[in-house]
Amino acid sequence: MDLIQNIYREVVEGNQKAVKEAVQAALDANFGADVILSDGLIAAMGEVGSLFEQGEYFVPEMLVSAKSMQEGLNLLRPFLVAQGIEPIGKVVIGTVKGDLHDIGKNLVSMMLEGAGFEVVDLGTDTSPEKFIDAINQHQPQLIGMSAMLTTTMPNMRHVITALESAGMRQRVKVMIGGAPVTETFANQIDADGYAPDASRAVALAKSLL
Ligand code: B1M
Repeated sequence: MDLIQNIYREVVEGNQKAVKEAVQAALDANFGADVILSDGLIAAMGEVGSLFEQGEYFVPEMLVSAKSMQEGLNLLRPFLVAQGIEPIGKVVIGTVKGDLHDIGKNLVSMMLEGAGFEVVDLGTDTSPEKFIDAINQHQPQLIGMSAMLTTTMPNMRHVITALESAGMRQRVKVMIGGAPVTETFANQIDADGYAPDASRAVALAKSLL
């Protein structure tokens, strides 16, 4: 378990190179990618959030921790994403307008790819217009929206309104997630589903198809 604690500590401290080495060491010691992810990388970002809330960390510290986590995630990618399978559906995904958080959204994308979905990732700060253009271009069965700020959550509703105005609401199912998002909120904005984490996002996406 020391190897996982190393990963946790290096992410909290924002040591990118050390995180890469620690994740590789855990993989070499046959720890599962799921354990490295949940007990190492994700748990560490929770700690970073707490330190930010307590005023011990500021945005630059959060940023270097996020970059470190991303380095670790890159190493786990091949274990989370299966190769060479026929897509079971197409998802257009993005973090909503005004929101720059992308780690959770990237993780959901990776897990969806791993489950056989083709994923079109629009990145962060995605406007309703960009979602509409991407739906027209890629014809997905599903769209996924991520929001990490209470101030950007309402932008999910704006995307759904834009879909309705464009007469496209019946063409796609809408799934949402992100730390402040809840099932109740999903119902309030007429989304088709909410998932609290990446693995349940995969189950939800399959059930919505
Ligand atoms: Co920000 N930030 N941040 N931040 N940041 C939070 C979210 C915050 C909770 C920290 C805190 O106060 N404790 C707080 C939000 C408070 C609120 O709104 N109530 C906050 C704040 C305030 C801010 C700024 C406003 C700070 C400032 O500038 N003063 C600013 C906003 C910038 C902006 O977006 N416009 C800001 C900036 C940043 C950084 C850029 C420095 C960096 C992001 C870097 C990046 O993403 N590339 C950052 C980080 C790293 C965090 C914390 C520490 C970690 C987020 C994270 O990556 N978690 C975060 C604190 C926390 O969450 N505890 C915090 C790990 C990730 C795997 O989890 O994203 O929750 P998560 O994803 C999960 C689930 O939510 C779910 O599955 C994922 C995997 O299991 N999920 C989905 C996510 N999307 C989904 C979509 C789905 C389904 C499930 O379907 C489509």
